[in-house]
Amino acid sequence: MKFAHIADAHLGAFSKNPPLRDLNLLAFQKAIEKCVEEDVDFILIAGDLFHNPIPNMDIVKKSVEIMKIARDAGIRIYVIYGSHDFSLGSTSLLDVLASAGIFKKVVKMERGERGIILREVKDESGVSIVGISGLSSSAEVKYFEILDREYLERIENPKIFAFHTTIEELKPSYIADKHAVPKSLLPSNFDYYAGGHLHEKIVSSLNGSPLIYPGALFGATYNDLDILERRGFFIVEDFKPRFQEIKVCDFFKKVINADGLTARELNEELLSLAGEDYTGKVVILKVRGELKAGRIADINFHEIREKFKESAIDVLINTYALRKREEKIREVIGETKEEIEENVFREISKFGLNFTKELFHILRERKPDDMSNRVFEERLWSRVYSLLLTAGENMEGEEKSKEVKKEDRNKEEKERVSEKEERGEGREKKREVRKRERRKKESGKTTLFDFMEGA
Ligand SMILES: [Mn+2]
Repeated sequence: MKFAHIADAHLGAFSKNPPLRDLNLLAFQKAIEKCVEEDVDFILIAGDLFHNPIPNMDIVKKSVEIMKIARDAGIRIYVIYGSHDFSLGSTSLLDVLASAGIFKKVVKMERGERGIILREVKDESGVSIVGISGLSSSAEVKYFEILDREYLERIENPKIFAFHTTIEELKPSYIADKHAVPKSLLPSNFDYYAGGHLHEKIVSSLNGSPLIYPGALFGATYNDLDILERRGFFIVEDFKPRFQEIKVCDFFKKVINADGLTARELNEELLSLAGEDYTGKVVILKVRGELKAGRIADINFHEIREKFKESAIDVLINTYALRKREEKIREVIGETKEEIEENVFREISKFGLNFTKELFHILRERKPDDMSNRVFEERLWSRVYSLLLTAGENMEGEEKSKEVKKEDRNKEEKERVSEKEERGEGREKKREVRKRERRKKESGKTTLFDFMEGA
């Protein structure tokens, strides 16, 4: 007796990224083809066959075509629901495909006197399969607790227990699954425990029988792609599992440390890295560290990605851990909260104290209950815009007037001079702000941060 244990195919994952979506489907196809080549009696899929309860129709079509390869070779397919391809109280695609005879669901639950009875499905090879679906919620442990274990343990051997659950003792350290089920809640006396849900390959045992998570066939998330090393499924012959690797592409993974680099230098480094040859590879970059100067927005990730894609299948650039150097505020002293606040503003503000105070005043205002979000937003921005337009003048004015106070003689004359300068420079500043505003409007990407940076 020989069967294949597959889990977490997540067909339809990466729906917004066709190259990865197709690689994921290809991994499933390769696995099924391998099953035919190995001439297994049946394939057991331990949950998350699909990424969604109702996937796109083109995904469904492709998936059914692939499963037909096995069916046409006389291989039976058994499926349990995972946490992704199942939604409580509604019909999932799995039900439709089961009705169409593509596969058999092995989840058959009944309420019995001593708890929930999971009915076995007997395969032609003589093996009984029992399955429990994944719930991924607090109900899950409860579910296991009220299983009629006696019934399960009395089912004649050989038998397989399929589940889609995190087992507490086996969960990788990076997984924070609050609803893990302890090993002790699994029924004993089974010949094989077919796990799904954890995307990493895990080989363990329970009372001498294999307890296995094959892991994802490809990966369902960018994080999966980053952390998974060897992917595949298990061929199980007379209950002896053997890992079958499935490889649809190579990965190029690199961590780039931006510490001490300027934004421009980092941009250059990434561009030159992108110029190498990545044929047949998915590139996964993690850029981390603190830029010495420049802004993250100064790095042209679009251009870098496009350059990588000239040879790579796809490129993923993770910049979550990339920072620009924080402007440090020197110790600021004041007697009252307001005074300290003013001194901080004086310290960090390029447009002057009044500008910053006014900006904060505008931003602090709450939306009146009877005003729509749109109107409130429009009003807010128009106030910020007009504040920006006068910002140049305010800044010059403040600085000049400080100087003026120091000088007692020629006071009036100086003031007149400074006013002239103020108007001249103010106009220039105004133009600059207008220009910037227009640019931002055009690019359509104005965020609050653009303004805060100027403040
Ligand atoms: Mn999964």
